[in-house]
Amino acid sequence: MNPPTLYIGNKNYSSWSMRPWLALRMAGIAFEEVLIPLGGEGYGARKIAAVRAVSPTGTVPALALDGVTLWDSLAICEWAAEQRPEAGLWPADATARAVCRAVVAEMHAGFAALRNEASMNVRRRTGPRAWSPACLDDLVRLAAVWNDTRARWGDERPWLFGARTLADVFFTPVATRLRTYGIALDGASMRYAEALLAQPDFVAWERDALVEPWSIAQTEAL
Ligand SMILES: N[C@@H](CCC(=O)N[C@@H](CS)C(=O)NCC(=O)O)C(=O)O
Repeated sequence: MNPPTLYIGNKNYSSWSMRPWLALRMAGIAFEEVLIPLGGEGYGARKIAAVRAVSPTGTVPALALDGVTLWDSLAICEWAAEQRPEAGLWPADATARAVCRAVVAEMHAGFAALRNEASMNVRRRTGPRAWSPACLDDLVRLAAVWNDTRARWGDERPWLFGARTLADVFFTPVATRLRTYGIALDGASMRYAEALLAQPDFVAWERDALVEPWSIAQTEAL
């Protein structure tokens, strides 16, 4: 089998792309990486040409396997977990694994206000805003998920379920949003966010994000 190709968006802006990129590295699966710049002038036409050519939904990430494309971040992460069960992308304990799946599903489908109002922008540092009540609710829920899982399954390591899992991968983009907008949560949550941002695979992603030439004006203006 040829190594799969992971199509991603700008590393500075594409939170959905970051997750399978981290998961594939965590699984130790070799992959080719193709970055399609999102946004900017003339993007509408390019999207159709470049993103639609590799992804049926016109969104990234997409993973091209031999003759099959996976067009969703969670599906790609599940594929990686199944390819390399020994990498422990999900917790070994069945109950912890079920809760971890619920946590990942919640991040994949939820936190809409936080995602909309605090757009991911890895290299940016700015101040907090007048967050909407829905966004403040999301932040309260975020800290609760982090603290509750760590209280039940955590250990001396910084992660939510002891060993690092897909839950930690899924929350890494959120940690960048806290940093970008100067959002403070309780001390334990902030230490967890710092651990996510110090994880070497994220640091490698960030290094690339910092030197990307693209700037999406509408995101930068938020
Ligand atoms: N549910 C999808 C969401 C993917 C998604 O929305 N990707 C964004 C980039 S982060 C995208 O491709 N947007 C296309 C656009 O903005 O034109 C997944 O989990 O992979």
